[in-house]
Amino acid sequence: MAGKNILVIHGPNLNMLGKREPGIYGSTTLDDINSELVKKASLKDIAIDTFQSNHEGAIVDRIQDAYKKFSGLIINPAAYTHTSVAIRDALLLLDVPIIEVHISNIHKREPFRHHSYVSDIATGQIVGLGVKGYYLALEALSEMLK
Ligand code: CA2
Repeated sequence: MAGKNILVIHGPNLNMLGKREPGIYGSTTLDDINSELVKKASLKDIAIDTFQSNHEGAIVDRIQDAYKKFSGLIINPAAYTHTSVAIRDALLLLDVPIIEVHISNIHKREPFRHHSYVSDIATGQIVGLGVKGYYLALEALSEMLK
């Protein structure tokens, strides 16, 4: 691992951002978020890799593959936040800072969204600030990695 690099993982259905339910998730697309992250990170000499999957096992594989290859992780596990012990266990293998991001405020929504399998093992959690949460997560990681 030469310079600093951050992996950004987006969970299921986030590929639909900006295309449906703009009332909850806004009109920004996932490509917009990823490009903005790359742009903002490059100003800080940080490289960004992005990954989105609708499949739990694929996300577990990507996390396992990230071991020792990244300086930090930003993850929005989407619906798997509330269900996936497998993603939690994979994240426990990493020894780098992890920021959990949710576009909506999961605590203001249905009770089944209030629990996260990730929050108690993440370094920090950002919820309810829209897509800006991803950029704030980058800011936070960049400070931590200095
Ligand atoms: O607020 C978030 O970021 C969530 O992680 C989004 C997940 C939801 O299951 C979590 O409880 C909170 C859902 C992502 C679905 O994204 C869509 C985007 C556009 C249209 C439809 C779904």
